[in-house]
Amino acid sequence: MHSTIKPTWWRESAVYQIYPASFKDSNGDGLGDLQGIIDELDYIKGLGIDIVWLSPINKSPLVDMGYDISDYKDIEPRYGTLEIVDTLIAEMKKRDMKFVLDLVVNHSSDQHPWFKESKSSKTNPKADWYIWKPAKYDQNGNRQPPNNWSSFFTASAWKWCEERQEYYLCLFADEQPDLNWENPDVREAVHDIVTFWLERGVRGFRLDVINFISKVQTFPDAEIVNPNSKYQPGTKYFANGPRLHEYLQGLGRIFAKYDAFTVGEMPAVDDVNEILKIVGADRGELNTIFQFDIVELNQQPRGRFFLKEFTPADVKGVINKWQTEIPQGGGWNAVFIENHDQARAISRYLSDEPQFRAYASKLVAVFINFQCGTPFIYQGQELGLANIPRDVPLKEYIDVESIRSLDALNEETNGHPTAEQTEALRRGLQANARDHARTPMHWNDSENAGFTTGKPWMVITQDYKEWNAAKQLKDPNSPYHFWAKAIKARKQLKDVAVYGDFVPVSIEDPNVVAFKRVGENRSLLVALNFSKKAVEYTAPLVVKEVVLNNYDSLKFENTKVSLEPFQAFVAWI
Ligand code: ISL
Repeated sequence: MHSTIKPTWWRESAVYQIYPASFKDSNGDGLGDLQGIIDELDYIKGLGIDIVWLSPINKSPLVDMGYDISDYKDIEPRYGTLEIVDTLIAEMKKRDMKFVLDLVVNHSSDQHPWFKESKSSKTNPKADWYIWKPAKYDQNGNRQPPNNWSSFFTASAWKWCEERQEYYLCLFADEQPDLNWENPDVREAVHDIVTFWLERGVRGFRLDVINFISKVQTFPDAEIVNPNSKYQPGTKYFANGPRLHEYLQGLGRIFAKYDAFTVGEMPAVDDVNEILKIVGADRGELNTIFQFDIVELNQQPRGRFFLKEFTPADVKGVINKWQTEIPQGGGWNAVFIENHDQARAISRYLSDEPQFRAYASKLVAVFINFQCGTPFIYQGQELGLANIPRDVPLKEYIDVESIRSLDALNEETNGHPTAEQTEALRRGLQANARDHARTPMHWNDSENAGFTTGKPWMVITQDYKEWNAAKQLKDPNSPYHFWAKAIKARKQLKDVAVYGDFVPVSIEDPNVVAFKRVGENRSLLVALNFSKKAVEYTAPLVVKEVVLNNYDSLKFENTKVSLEPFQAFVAWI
């Protein structure tokens, strides 16, 4: 391990992500809430969790389910109150767990008073708190956006504002205007928000698309990569932009004062050196980041609804790169494969067929907990929850990105998408829509999976009768107990499993992903069969003693190992 990597609480911790809308409803309104989370803290603690990250709970119109904040210092009433957050933090502390808040400051809601003021005139005190530009006009005198950047959710990233007679930048939904970080008052306001929450007992932040906060100020047109579309991804001009490090170091000084844990979400960057400038231990920026390669393996660069075939061999390429190069450069990884934006890993990359599903979920537990970095577990992942089944109609997909992807297709094709284009989008949604991870949690086999006594805000997958927490808590062989075992083993073996080096092991079978974790005095082998086929492989490593295995036994003889479908094990070598 790189000499700058010192033992630290957040390196050894396991993180659990909660999507508040879908975790647990305590008041029967059909939407999850903070009291529901308080009621289930023992369940989370039972898994061995140290840090709980909540997707946004601030006041919000919920256009993008809380990623559109209208008051950073208050709580969305549908979720609770500031007082309930205080109780939640106190209840977590009692259980030795730390609270991490989602900080969404690349953009706010268009209902935030800052934006309301900003749009009211070109001369108001907050006039340049957001990114405003005059219109362009084409040869026919038609009004056009200031450049060709596309939005992640719709067509153009610019929205016309009648009131101010200018366009504003919104990289996500129109209701999520981008804040202008060039303005020192905006930066100061964010520092103030961060301090407010740290003083209230928050122990860290997950920072939403934080690598987008600094934009190239000339706002040039993006290169054409999608010839069929009027609008093009402008990421080159705002992902890890010119002043990002300055801005992050400004925040970093506050984080350091409170010993806060920070994980930045950083899409659209795959250059290790760029990331090391952020997570390098001596940089004073962020502890770690979410890098997107692992969650983009079945999609084309154009976006999540454009599918590409997934191969297990690709997993090796991704983890071998990030797992070796980030620690070698003195940085730290966030290890994840699911979150509220990603379809369920077993459905996307493994199998959710009944005979494989539990094995696949347990394989993911080995994969997430035995790489080098801080592991992130997304609610329901520990139960082996799967995607929305295909027989559920698309009208149940209610995420803003899903809905607007249909609008965007219409806009790009002037209202005449071909049957093929429509069918491709349908398949894209069924495979990768964000809705899959957002269906309510399965607590038990009672009506609505024990999630709510009311009408659930979105579709509940009907496999809850079989796949639910109550059932798995009773069964020592369940995915839940296996995840708990994996989380515990990582900590017990921390000299190797947390702080050991990651060394790729090359196995000829393309379906077997294998690596070593090498500590000062001992080493582990981790091997995972990412396929439905039993495989046999030979590696110049003698398995001495199995530490963790998702099957009852492991067949091995000297250097020869047989793996069942989706078998994964950890062993001393
Ligand atoms: O297209 C993408 C990356 O190239 C997207 O994955 C995008 O960057 C990602 O969805 C950003 O996600 C975060 O910010 C969004 C919010 O809707 C997501 O839920 C959040 O995780 C806007 O706040």
